[in-house]
Amino acid sequence: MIWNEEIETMDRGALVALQSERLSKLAAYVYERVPHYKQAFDEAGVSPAEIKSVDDVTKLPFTTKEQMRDSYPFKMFAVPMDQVIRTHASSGTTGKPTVVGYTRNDIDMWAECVARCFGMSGAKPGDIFQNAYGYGLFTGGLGMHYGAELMGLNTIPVSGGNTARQMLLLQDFQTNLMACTPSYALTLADALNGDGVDPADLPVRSFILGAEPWTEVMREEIEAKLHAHAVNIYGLSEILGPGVSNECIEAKDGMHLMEDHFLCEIIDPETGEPVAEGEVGELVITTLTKEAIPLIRYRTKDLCSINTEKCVCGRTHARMSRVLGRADDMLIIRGVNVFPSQIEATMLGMEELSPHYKLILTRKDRLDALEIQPEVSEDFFREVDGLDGLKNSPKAKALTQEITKMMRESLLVGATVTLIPPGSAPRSEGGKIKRLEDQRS
Ligand code: DLL
Repeated sequence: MIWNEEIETMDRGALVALQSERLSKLAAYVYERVPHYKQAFDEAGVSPAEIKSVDDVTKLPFTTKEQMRDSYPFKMFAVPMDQVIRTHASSGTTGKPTVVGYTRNDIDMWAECVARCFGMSGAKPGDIFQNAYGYGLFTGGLGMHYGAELMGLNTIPVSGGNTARQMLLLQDFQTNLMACTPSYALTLADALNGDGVDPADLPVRSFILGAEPWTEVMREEIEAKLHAHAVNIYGLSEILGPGVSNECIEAKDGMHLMEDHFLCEIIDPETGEPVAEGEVGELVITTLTKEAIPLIRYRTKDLCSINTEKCVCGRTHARMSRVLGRADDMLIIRGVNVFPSQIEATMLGMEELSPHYKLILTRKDRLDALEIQPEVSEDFFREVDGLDGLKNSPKAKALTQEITKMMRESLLVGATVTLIPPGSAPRSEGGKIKRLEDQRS
């Protein structure tokens, strides 16, 4: 179903006019209320009065995560604290977390965006929704929750992890929709299989998967193993949390951006200049309607492309491609830029391998070196007679050589490949998966 027909199928001309009107108001709003923006606009030599249409957005300065961190905890807030009814924060693995507050209108807008995502994912009021994103400072759990309740889904707030309980609820509550990370969907598929449960017997229609990068091949694998649609949902805490964009099940070809609330640009991450439509670059988002922490041209560091063609589902809002990598995730191996997603795309779907792997980054003689550790399938492990065979058999050696060659061709750089036994690569225990081990320091 299309949750908000009027907005989601709006003529693009009218949509752009709405964005222009909102952008113009926003420029004045942040200039008056947030000292950071007053200073940044003044330094860029731009006055809010000059911002009349979306074409003027490039006159505005970018906002970065570092600037948000410098404003810790509340300096970027544009409203008095008594109007803030919720505060989330990013995990802050390095330094202080990034804090994001929401007014009541912000929470309502977020729920509206997520309800649209549910519509795109094939949900309908009355469905049973198992929410396996973490509840807490992380935006995944509560973000999905409010959107689900708005649509009228029976929402099960199970939160992340605890696979035995997830399986029990899937079976006993007859869940229709489930949300979790894509890596956790694979963990769940393996656990169901291990327990002798056939997912084809479960009434789950869609898995709504996001919060981390994944690939088309991984979708095929998840859909085949779980007998349901696997749709992509995107978002980030600085902007909203889940619900910035979502795929429709009709096309599964890019995620519809909620363009009435977010003005999206793709720029060259090096120069900051816009790239042509369809080209890959860094996604930059301006929040058009947020009250507590509106952001002007926020640099997401997520690399993707945008397509404004009308979709077969009838929605007119532009679609962003999968996130192909993050500007800061990029590994530089002997001067060559390598994204973990490229490595994954190269290996996934090989029948000798499981979908799990580990990457190890080391430094030898002041040069960064990459070791790729693909996990072999149970069948392959049996065929080579276990651990010894994985190291020494001609079959394993041939596979190692084949993967090394494929990597060299696709990454344009040499990497060491070491096959590892089934079950030894990291698995998602509910949250985002960490596959890279950086041993350089
Ligand atoms: O991960 C919000 C979210 C929760 C999105 C649940 C979807 C579902 P953060 O923890 O701030 O917020 O992480 C945001 O995760 O900049 C991307 O790099 C990555 N990311 C999120 N969704 C996707 C996706 C949440 N579908 C960061 N594909 C973003 C690839 C994604 N990467």
